[in-house]
Amino acid sequence: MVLRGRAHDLASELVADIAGIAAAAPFHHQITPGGKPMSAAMTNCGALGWITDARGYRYAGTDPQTGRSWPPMPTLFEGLARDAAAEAGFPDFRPDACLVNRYVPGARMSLHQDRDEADFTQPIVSVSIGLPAIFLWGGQARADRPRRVPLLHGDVVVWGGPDRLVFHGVHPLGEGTHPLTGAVRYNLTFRRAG
Ligand code: MD6
Ligand code: FE
Repeated sequence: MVLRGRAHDLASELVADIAGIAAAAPFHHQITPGGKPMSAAMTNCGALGWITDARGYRYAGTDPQTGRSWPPMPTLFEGLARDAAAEAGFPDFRPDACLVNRYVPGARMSLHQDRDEADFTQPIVSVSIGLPAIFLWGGQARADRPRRVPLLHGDVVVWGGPDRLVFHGVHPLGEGTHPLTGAVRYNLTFRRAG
């Protein structure tokens, strides 16, 4: 379910919170198990954070870059994620992890499933801020041809239930500047990881 513009009025506060998170846990281009740096830079907040390295994909309670716990999830983030999930039919969502992705023009994310979480009955809530992206919404098999869904500043997506494991990705970001973020798209994804 796409909740168009649901985070629009919170966006400047969200960006300020992202800056606070990045001051404690800097954005970093993580390395995939295949040995390549990801084109989106990432950080996390909350009890758990999503990481990747030569050993694989997983959640961890500490930031490998700093050796410290991830910064706490801001109240504003958690409230937004819980309210959006409830509106989409998931009243019990209590996220313990928020992955923050930062894209610049040309950055992308190849088709993947989100399957590193403990409980697939829990949904994922995704918040887009800044430059627009074309989200690739695929099917249950990697080979299914994805639909192209524009995700704009302030859009919130909730997905779960039978769609929880669909393949998805982000088309290479186009050039542009956004009044709030400059030449950047942020995406927050909230999960119940543990
Ligand atoms: C992005 N999002 O929008 C990447 N995954 O930048 C994801 O990979 C994603 O938006 C699971 C659920 C929602 C998402
Ligand atoms: Fe994903």
